[in-house]
Amino acid sequence: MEGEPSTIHWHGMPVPADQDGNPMDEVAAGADRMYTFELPEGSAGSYWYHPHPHGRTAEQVYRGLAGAFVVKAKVDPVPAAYGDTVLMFTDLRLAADGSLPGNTMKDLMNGRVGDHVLVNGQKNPRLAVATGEMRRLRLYNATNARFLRLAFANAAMTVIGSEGGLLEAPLAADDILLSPAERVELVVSFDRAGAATLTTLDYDRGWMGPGRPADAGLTLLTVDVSETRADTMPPLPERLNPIASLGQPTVTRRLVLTETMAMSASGMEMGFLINGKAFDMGRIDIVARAGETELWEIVNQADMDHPFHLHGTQFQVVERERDGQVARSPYLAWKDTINVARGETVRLITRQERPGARMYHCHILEHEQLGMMGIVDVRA
Ligand SMILES: [Cu+2]
Repeated sequence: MEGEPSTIHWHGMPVPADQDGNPMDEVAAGADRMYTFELPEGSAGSYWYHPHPHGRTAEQVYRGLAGAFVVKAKVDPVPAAYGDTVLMFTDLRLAADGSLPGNTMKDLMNGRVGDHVLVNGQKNPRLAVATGEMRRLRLYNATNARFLRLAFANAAMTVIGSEGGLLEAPLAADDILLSPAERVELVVSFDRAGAATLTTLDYDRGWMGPGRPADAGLTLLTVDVSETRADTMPPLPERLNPIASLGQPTVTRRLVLTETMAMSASGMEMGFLINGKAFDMGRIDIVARAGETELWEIVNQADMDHPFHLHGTQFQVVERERDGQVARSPYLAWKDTINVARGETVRLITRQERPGARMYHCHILEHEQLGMMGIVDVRA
């Protein structure tokens, strides 16, 4: 990446638009810039940062330019005895000589999926706990394109938070689908001595062509639960954090995701579009007003799932629709990325508080690169 421009995008954080690493605000190779922002009260959550330069995000991220950014609450309802551990999943592909090969046509179609899923840069790392221990874990999908459907064997998972902070109440879960760029906060109870493993289950996200990766049966993390009993853990409170309603939307927008395929001199070329258009850095796709609540309807008419991400704010998913069947969200959560499965429509409520240009895009980074991105210009 030497000699390349870059930017830093503060994924999920409510920072001013001119500090958010937009592709329009590139930092030239060899130059430097300082990002400054102040986060408003109440923005505790599981964020991350990664580059967002025009046409180069996918490669810069799979080569490792990303990190977790945890914002802690001044008053936290989750007992401190649970600790607070970030588990950041990345996806590594190595050539025989140990180098990182470039993207192939298959990667550009489906997004790059590697050969090794790493946790904080390690393959199947180990964690040691005592029987009866409860741990707070923040799971990050920082891969370019791998969907992770996760389950714990020999331990009980409770979801306590999403990207933008805690839920109103804890929610037991058997498995969790974490699409690229999504995060989830868990409390895991290790009540039986032995090995508790975090493994992947099968999930079909729509794969183009041959070579669909084996998604199931990967062991990502092994927790060694010793025979020693932990000191009695304080219980998880039944109420966590209130989530304010964003109010009634006054504007409705419809964003339709499609894929196109065309033959060119160099072979098959895929295009990934929103409302029939590929991303253009010089074009404003949506003009919105700061402080105004909007309903966004994301319609996936493509053959693959596309995880949809909006910059600058956290949104609330209202409902999902498939084949005319509408399913309301069972609980409120602050989200900045949501998987829109193929054939599905997701409706979400959003409000941008600050003026400036914000990006929205598919977080399969190769799809973002090939056009599935737009600009909403928020005006005061
Ligand atoms: Cu996509």
